[in-house]
Amino acid sequence: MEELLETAEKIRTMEIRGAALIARAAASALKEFALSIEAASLEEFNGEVRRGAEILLDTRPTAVSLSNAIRTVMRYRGDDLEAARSSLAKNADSFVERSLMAVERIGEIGSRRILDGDVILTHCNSSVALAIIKTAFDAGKDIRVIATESRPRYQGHLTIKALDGWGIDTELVVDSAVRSVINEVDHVIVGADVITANGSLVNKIGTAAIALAAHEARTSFVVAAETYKFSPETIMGELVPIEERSPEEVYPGISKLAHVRVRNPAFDVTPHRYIDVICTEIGAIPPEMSYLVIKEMLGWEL
Ligand code: RUB
Repeated sequence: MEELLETAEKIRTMEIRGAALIARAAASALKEFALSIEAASLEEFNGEVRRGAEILLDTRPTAVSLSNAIRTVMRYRGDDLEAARSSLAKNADSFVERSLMAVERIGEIGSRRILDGDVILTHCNSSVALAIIKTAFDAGKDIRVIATESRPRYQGHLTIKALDGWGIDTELVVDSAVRSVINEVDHVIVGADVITANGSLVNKIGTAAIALAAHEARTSFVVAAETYKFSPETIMGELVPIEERSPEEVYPGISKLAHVRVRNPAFDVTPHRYIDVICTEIGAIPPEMSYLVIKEMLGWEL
């Protein structure tokens, strides 16, 4: 349990962050926990696993990759405790493996849209959006990237370090400079925390304003999302909970200003009409096809 609590804390404090990594870390933590459970019966084992799953689910509310990962791992079967334990471990391993393969495949599929000489703008730090950029670069395409800082947590700094490490020409801009540079940009490429049933995107705060600027400038807006980032809960119109983080992240010492309240939503919603394409591991799809992904890939339907 100690290790699972440690992983949960790392997800909560964002030492482990980004929807794909959160999902893989949670699946692995639940597996390790299940392997360590000393239970006298299958019922006791099931109860313990459920307790571990709840702790992980409670860490960050927005990214659906977390609940989809836990749900996949929890679909274990077995007539006795050991069979259940090994089925759970197998589910977790196969989720992690499929996740890694999906990111690689999206890199290949998405990079086909990038041409020699293209300028790409990315926001926050998305491992899947970066897979597209790196795959294009590795294929010999001459590209330049503009990365936003992504206040308040500056995930853009992680992005520019990765791009620099790969040797890709990169420019860093403050978030509010997007409108000033958008006319130089060929593709905006961002990751996803959630894709809703109607194809809208929930991603790092600031994404929706970038999508608006791209729409107005007729710049292509590409989302990189594995199928486990699609949200089954939204097929009945359920709203995606948007995480509200600490005011201190935005303005340390804010409590000294008696009349000011900081609002710190971590994510925003980009309507599907501003999205040109969603690159998934099963292909590049229009946002309007999202319900089908939820039905065919995640097994949920109306
Ligand atoms: C990260 C974020 C990323 C998505 C996709 O937010 O919004 O764009 O999670 O990332 P935070 P990936 O830093 O608050 O976790 O493509 O790596 O899954």
